[in-house]
Amino acid sequence: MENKPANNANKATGKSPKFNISWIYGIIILVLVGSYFFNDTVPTKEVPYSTFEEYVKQGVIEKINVFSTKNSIEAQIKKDTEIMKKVYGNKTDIYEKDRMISVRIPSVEEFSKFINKAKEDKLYTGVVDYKVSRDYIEVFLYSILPFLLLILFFVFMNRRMSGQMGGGSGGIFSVGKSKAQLFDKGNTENKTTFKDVAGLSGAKQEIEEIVAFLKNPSKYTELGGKIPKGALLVGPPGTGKTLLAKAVAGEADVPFFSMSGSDFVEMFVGVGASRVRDLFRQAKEKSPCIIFIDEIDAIGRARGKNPNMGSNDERENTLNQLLTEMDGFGTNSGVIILAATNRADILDKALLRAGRFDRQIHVDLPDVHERKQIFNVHLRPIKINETVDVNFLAKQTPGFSGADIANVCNESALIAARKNKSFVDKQDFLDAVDRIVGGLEKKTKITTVAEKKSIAYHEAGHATISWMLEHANPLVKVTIVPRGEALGAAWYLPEERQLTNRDHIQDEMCSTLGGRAAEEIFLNQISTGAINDLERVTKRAYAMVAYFGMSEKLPNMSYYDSTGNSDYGFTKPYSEKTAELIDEEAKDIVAFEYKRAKQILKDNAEGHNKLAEMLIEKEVIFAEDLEKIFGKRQWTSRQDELMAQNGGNDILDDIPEIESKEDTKAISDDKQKVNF
Ligand code: NHX
Ligand code: ZN
Repeated sequence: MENKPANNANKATGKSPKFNISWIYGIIILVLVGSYFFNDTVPTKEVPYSTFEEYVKQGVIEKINVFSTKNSIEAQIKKDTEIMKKVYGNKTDIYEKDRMISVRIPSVEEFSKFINKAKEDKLYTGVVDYKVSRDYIEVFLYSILPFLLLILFFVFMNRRMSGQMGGGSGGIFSVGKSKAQLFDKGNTENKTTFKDVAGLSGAKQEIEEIVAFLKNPSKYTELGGKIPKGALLVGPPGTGKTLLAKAVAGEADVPFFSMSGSDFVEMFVGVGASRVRDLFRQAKEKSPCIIFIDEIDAIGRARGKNPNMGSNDERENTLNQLLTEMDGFGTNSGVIILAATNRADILDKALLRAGRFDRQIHVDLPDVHERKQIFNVHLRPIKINETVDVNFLAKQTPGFSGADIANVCNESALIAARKNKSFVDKQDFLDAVDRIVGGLEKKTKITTVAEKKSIAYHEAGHATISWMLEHANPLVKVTIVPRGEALGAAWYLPEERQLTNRDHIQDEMCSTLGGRAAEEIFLNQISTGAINDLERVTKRAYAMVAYFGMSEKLPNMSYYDSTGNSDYGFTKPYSEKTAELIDEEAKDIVAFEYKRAKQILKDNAEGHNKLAEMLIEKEVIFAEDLEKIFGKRQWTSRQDELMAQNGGNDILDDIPEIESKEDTKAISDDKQKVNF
């Protein structure tokens, strides 16, 4: 499960612009602003019109520039010390160089009349220059600049938005364009192939078939078969759905469009549908090709039944467009759509029917064999010594996804580096697993002696009961070292069962309640700390009654809705009376288990207390220590049983090649790894 960044990814829509138009705007603005400042450095003296008329009559003026748009003129005084003194007074030295005055005129016509008369009368002999508008700056300021600023603002916004969306093209001028990334064939380096995908053998086989379709369609079409339209990858987070899709891209040798379901969503109405159209238009141009939509539940959620309530028009339009593109009147031969989700049950049924996502490929959490393979992939870059055993690691990590395993390997290397080791050893891996399951160790948390005792008795309660019950998970260790949110924990290695029996649930509930029970019996005081235990027990009890049909008063009834499209809306699919019955039954189950837990603790009070004292002293104790107190556990673990079946061989010794995996759709509750 490697996540190789694809270098050959380039935006499908347009090449990134090498020359940016906003440069032009910037340069224009700079030039104009600059010229404005440079032009304005000529010092002029403002003079009233009447004074100006006087000056003309006195023959002081040499040259006149008329600015008709501004209703003003500029006039130059004759170069004569006397005159200048008269006009500028004691500020002559400032104006001496240009000898300008500026005058507001009543109107251009009036001024013309006056100056023509002055010319006739030979009072004025200089030039009169009518400038249409020397003051283009002013024109610019009032008429063009606002537009320019607006454009600049848009350009700026555009760039910022496209920056947020991952650079390159985009922005508000291309909202309707699809944002799919295109991985084209050709670029061979940094490719993910099926070899990089460890485990997932069943899913891999199915998806390899799709690649085969694309590589050699005639093989299938000659027999009259149709190429599938799409496949849905379903599985919990971190199991490698995206990796599988990347491997398809690497293997198929056809263009591969990749995008996330949320990429369709934008704040503008109608954008989603338009993006879907655009995506398919591009894909058809490049056909045969593959479209991959990650997290498709963002758009594919079931459409609301009630148009007034809880419906999301924009999302539904997007979905409708996707539905028609996938199997409408238009042909899109050669375009295969892959999509990934971890919630296939909430998807719209129309999306799952034949002709659209007609195959569902289930990507489950890896089993022990697959974990071994995944570990082998991720251990490649890590320097390990001989204490590290892949089989052991695979067994120690039930319920882990591929991403979790990658995390364990990385974390172990960091832990070893922190300890200045030159190799990563077994203990580092165990610490990494603990770290990932339980959170950071908090050795510095301050606890009083009384608190410590309370924690130890609580944890010892869990440990004692799980040791005494046949179907409880086998214990690994008990600690009172705070970690994450918890002050202490009993760690189990959950059995990877295919089926969970009532006994299993009951025994697990009983041992989970053991903490609270021990507090009550041995300390005569119950604490809030059991909140997490109680939460899980309560949920389990309700699941037993309402989902698994395991209670006496509501036998064989399940109100679980796997179709997800119930018409009940927010109401429950059962009557108030049944609701009361469920509550009652759940309460009874918990009460029964709690009583059982207390009884077991009373029967084993001596051992429990010894265990608790030992915990206070040592802080961490392992299964071997429990063996010393209680004697060997009577029951073999599932692991041992499988080993016995296998003729004394470890199940991991020879890995059977898994042909195909059934789509098990078990309602697995939260895979419990630690009993906090
Ligand atoms: C508190 N924590 O909140 C303190 C710091 C009964 C000895 N005041 O049952 O640590 O009380 O068997 C996930 C996992 C809350 C979420 C554990 C949220 C624990 C854990 C409360 C031991 N071990 N309780 C346990 C515990 C607490 C808590 C959690 C969570 C205690 C108990 C937490
Ligand atoms: Zn507990």
